[in-house]
Amino acid sequence: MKVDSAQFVTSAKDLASCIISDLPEFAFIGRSNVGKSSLINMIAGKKELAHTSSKPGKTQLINFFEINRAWYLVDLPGYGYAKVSKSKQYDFNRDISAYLSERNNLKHIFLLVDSQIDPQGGDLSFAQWLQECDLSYSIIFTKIDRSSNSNALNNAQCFLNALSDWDLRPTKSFYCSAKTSKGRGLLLQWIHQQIPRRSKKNKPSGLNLDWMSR
Ligand SMILES: Nc1nc2c(ncn2[C@@H]2O[C@H](COP(=O)(O)OP(=O)(O)OP(=O)(O)O)[C@@H](O)[C@H]2O)c(=O)[nH]1
Ligand SMILES: [Mg+2]
Repeated sequence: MKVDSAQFVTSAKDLASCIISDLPEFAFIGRSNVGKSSLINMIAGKKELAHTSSKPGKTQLINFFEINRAWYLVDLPGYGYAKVSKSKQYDFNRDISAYLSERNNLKHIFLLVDSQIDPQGGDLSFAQWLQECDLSYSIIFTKIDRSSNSNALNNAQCFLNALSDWDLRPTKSFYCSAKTSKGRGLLLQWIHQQIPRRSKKNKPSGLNLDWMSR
């Protein structure tokens, strides 16, 4: 799939303030700093579409980016940032879990996992919660440019093994780098397959003016 247009549409604090739309949405969740916003820019092919930062906690709202006027990429705040206050953590849990579990047009959730580090309990618990809610999710291993190929693959395999030990079964797993754009083609192709084709049934046919001469 080619990305012909990508634009920021709006931000929302919680589910109730999300845009009203029936276009399919694909949401990106994961620990703060794992690379969610960078990955969205990489997929969209626009470097500064979503705001990124080397400091964790940059994305604070639910951000909607419209792609090809046909579907949305949704950037979410990250979890697990130690400096966040308890009350903010509570708000995050309530607002983001409501968006993920109750948004009608949310097609699929990508849970991002840093390929540079060993499996983290928080990521496994998050996957467990997604599965308990019966939500459709995949894993994206990020920053694969940073470690040697074998190290990234090792960490990814450890994480996949841990998922399977916990009896968790994501739909797919992807390996990506926002820096080199590695993995972009496969990810876009897979997303494309999940988007329902627009029906041509209602396409207006040529205007028939025969009745005028009757
Ligand atoms: N080398 C490399 N750096 C990356 C990659 N993806 C993200 N980064 C860097 O990691 C840092 C965090 O990236 P963000 O995209 O802001 O991470 P985030 O998950 O959106 O973070 P929050 O919004 O704080 O939750 C930035 O310094 C990025 O430049 C990648 O694939 N490769
Ligand atoms: Mg972000």
